[in-house]
Amino acid sequence: MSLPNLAPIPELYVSHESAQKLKVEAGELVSWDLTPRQICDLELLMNGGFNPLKGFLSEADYDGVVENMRLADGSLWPMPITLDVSEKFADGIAPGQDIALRDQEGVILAILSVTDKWVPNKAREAEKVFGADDLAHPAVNYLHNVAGPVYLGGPITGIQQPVHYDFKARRDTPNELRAYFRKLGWRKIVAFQTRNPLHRAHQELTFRAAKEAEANLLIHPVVGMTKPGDVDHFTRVRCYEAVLDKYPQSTTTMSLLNLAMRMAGPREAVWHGLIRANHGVTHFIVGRDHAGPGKNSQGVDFYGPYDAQELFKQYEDEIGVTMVDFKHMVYVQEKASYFPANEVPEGCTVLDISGTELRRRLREGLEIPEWFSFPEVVTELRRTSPPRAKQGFTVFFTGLSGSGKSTIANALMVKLMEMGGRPVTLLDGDVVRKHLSSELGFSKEHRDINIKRIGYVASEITKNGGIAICAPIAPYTSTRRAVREMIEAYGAFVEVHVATPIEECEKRDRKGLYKLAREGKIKEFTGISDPYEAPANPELAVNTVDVDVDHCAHQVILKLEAMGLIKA
Ligand code: PPS
Repeated sequence: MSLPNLAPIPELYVSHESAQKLKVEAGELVSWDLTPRQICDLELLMNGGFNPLKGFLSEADYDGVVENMRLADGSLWPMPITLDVSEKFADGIAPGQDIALRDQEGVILAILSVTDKWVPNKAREAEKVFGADDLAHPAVNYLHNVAGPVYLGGPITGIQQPVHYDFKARRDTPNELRAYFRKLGWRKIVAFQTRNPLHRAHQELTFRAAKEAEANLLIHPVVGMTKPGDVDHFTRVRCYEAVLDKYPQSTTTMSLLNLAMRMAGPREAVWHGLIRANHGVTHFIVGRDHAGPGKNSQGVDFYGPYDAQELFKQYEDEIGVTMVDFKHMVYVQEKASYFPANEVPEGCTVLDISGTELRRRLREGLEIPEWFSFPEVVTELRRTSPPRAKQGFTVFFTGLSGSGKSTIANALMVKLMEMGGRPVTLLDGDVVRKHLSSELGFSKEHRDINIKRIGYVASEITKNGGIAICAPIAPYTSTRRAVREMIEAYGAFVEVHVATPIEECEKRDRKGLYKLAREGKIKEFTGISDPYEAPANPELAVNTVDVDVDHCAHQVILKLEAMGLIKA
């Protein structure tokens, strides 16, 4: 392989003086408030990380990328980088128009000169890019349930980088990394992509990869958006810094990449390779199940364990980066060292701790052996993830009106308060509607806003170590899932379906609402004239017919105990 061309790559920023002028002019333009994912994408567009893209994809580029991983001009590009917006916003925009792109505080980061506006076929995008139109895939769920329905495309004029207040010294643009490699005279650089804390096996593997390729090592973790439920990037970076000391200083460096991952396995590996090429690296480690999203809704892995390596190999020349394939490293007890799984000496004992097992040990406060990880890393992880019995959590009741949610929730609250230890807050449907959502009605849009407000408050309570008990109807699966994701970032989400049949709820009709709904005097009434999507896999389902409230609340307590959230 030839020596790397470490000359600067094109960025989309204008000069400082022009930026000042443009910023004032852009104040007059219609503006779009970027979502967190769009901010990540925009940063890498502007700083050349997504070179050769010059902006958000046009419709022709998008079609090519979705169909065969190529832009309209034939260049390899596997991931649709699109600006999704709401229908309402799109209605006011016409091709030929410039719009200002703002961050979440309202700062103008760039101008998009809109050339294309279209309604994408999201099912096709899911099938082609992610391999299946299955909501168990986080990016497919994002596509259908978070991303707006209309895409805008066109070139970007960059005004300023998104501001980061954390780990500033560890963030580098592609050109800053290129300059660093040039300065140090590094000719071969192998990059390691990760969204997880580094344990000894990773250290061993990166070490070996660098040795094999006779290259310097770039630890290049993603700190933009990763898979819901991952260890937050603040904790991870503290862990990486602890591990960095274990590498020879002169051969290894670390830089943080503000990428929003899509977990697209094989396509994602090719994309990661192109992004790393832009950052000046020559080699890239592709592991087993690279950027894998886990299991689909049938419980089967979305991609084969080596699909990513195969696709990368196929496009290696065009990517311009050599693949170093990941050997799954395991600890061999008798040798007290790590070996690639396929090179373990015969008759030896192999020790391994999976990600799931590690999370269990953290959750339950169990031992994590030194052969597995560095004590500094374990300390950091324990600081962020105390045992479950000390973390906050949310119990989320869902069910029809009159199913008994509020009554069971109240009983549960009292039982938990009797146990003590953590503050308990009840967010009952009716109470929330009085205090938080008094202006809302019962359309799908309003119900979603209501549930997301409850989810937000519950996530803050969970984050701060308390117990939130929610008891709204919450009739829509996708909204409940969004709330789950919000909360699982901080603690457990325990969904309890109060599965009282509609006939029973109507028979009880404690508030007289079913009668009014039948007479058409209340519109959009759940179960009568509005849908209720029952949860497919709640943590617990309780039926209240012929069962007393105390027993139902007790079933929840038993579930919480079984999950390690409370101690008997
Ligand atoms: S939702 O769908 O989750 O936002 O509903 P929620 O906030 O839990 O509010 C439900 C309570 O509002 C009363 N109510 C109605 N429910 C359903 N559909 C319609 N159209 C409606 N109109 C008023 C009802 O008392 C619900 O309380 P619960 O405790 O569920 O009986």
